[in-house]
Amino acid sequence: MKEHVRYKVASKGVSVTENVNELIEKAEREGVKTAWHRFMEQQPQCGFGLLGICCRNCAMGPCRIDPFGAGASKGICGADADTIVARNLVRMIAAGAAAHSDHARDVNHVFKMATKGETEFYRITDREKLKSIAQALGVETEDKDITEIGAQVAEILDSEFGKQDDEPLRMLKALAPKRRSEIWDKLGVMPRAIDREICECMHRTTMGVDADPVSLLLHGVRTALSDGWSGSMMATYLSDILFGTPKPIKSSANLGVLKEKMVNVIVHGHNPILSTKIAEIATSEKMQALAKEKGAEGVNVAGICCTGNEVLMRMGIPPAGNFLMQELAIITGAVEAMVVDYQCLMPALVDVASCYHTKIITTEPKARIPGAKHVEFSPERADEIAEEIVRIAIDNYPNRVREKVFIPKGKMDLVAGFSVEAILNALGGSLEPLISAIEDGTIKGIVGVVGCNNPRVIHNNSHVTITKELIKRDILVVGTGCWGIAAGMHGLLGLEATKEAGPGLRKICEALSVPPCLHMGSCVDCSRILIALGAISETLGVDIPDLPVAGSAPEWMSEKAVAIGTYFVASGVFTHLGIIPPVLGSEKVTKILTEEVENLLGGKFYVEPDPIKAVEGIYNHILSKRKKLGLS
Ligand code: SF4
Ligand code: MSK
Repeated sequence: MKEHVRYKVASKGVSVTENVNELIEKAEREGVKTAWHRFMEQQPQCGFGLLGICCRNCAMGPCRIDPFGAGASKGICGADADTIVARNLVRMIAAGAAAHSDHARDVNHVFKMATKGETEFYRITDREKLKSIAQALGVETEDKDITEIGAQVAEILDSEFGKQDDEPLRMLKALAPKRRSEIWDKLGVMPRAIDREICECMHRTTMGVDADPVSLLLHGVRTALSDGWSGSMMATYLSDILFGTPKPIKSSANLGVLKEKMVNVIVHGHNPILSTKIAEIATSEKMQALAKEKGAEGVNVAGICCTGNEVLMRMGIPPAGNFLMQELAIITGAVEAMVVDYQCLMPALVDVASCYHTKIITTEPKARIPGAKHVEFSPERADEIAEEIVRIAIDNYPNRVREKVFIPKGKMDLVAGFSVEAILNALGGSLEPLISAIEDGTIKGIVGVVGCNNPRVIHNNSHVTITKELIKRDILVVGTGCWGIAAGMHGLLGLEATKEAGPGLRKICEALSVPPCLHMGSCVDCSRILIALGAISETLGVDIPDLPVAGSAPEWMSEKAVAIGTYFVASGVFTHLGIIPPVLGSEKVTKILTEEVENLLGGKFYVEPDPIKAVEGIYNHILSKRKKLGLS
């Protein structure tokens, strides 16, 4: 569907990533709109929405609060700005936690099938990881068959979602540092069951229930904790158990990973259950031969967003781009199929694909897009379905319009696959070398940079600027999600990047042969960062808020990022946000999130859109923590 592109953005330099601006120019020439164009069409965006002070939680509304004090100060029911802002934020946390945790539920479903022998397509790959989580959860492992251990673990994990008792979540109890658990317990924010906390968010925020912003926000914390220390954590553990715990692996990133003479299949979304199968089947001899019959040189698989990260981390499948590049991949004219599971999929993919020959293939019953071809995934027939999808892509190759093909050349080499286990391995099996490097100042601290892209800011600029500035200051950067792909496309995940690091960090990275920025995986793998923080704090004998560490989501956009940010803060981490969250309509909520919460939980939000100023804030925080620990 060719459209009239009213606002041209190509000349504005909307990205710092090579290739992006070139493809936007191509889109404008071919009458194709992207998220950047639709962003312009949305201007000016609603001020009430930006401030978080509109409510439509009942049919007496919608209500909105006048931020200047001249008009309504309360909704029809009497809810004020503080209540409305807090309720809206809690609903964002609930949605984010639901997305991560429902993903975990799906992985546990397949894991359970594997332990019962109900699927021949999935098996337990990392037995040691399964045994370690089993032991942590109190499952007897001695003299037991691995599938029996797995079945018991799966039962416990199932109960994490819907158990009705008031006991803490079992994953959290098993894995979170004791000091943290005591604080959560004292505050009354210890999560009991994932679905229960999400359900209670919806209950509390419906018309006429919880009007107290403090009580609402505390429940938001409880829900986010159920995501970080159980839902997301479960997705990470089970994906590692099924597909293998990531180890350092070489690959490359950017649209240049697409191949001109091959059938290009892109996997996009979040869940590795199908994307791993697509990658396996597509590279099989049978499919390569079939592609040759159609005149291609073979089949090439690339990733977008976190499904891309999942197959990058374990299989080295190269990412073609991050969130804002999903439409651009199609605009190359060289993608035969984009196979999506769920989360971060723009419905506009179908509009863009209609201008080219690309097939958008939805696979999940809970994530359908009008106009897309739906091939429903089922783990019982995983290989068959993966083959059906790859065949659709191959059959589509002859439909490619040669004159419309433009694959920008640029791509960068990278090393990904830094699970906590892989980091420990690089360190020789113990955290001690990292701890002593932090203690003697060779490394000043660690920052987890995570999250999405957002057309409010220049694409990838904040990711790249913040990362470069941090490593220059001898701060080790770890991260996940679309940050990982941004860092990869800008050469920051390659060994060459050590040259950009400060002298201390460079020395350590060269000695260990690792880059100064470690890609730890997809969004659910922020749980790996929690595990690493817990291990460092326990080795040092201090609580997480005392560590010289911070988090940053420079270009976030998803509700999942709100859940992640909140569980980072609740876990004691100073957390930078580069996009202003919709809370400024309430001074009280803003103050709680950016100041007062620190007294309760040890972490707080720090909001700074300017990446250079943000680094100053993060760096000063790290120096102040070092000083408190008595480190130079
Ligand atoms: Fe308005 Fe209250 Fe209804 Fe919200 S819940 S729409 S503030 S009346
Ligand atoms: S994919 S949640 S845009 S990181 Fe996980 Fe990227 Fe953010 Fe989606």
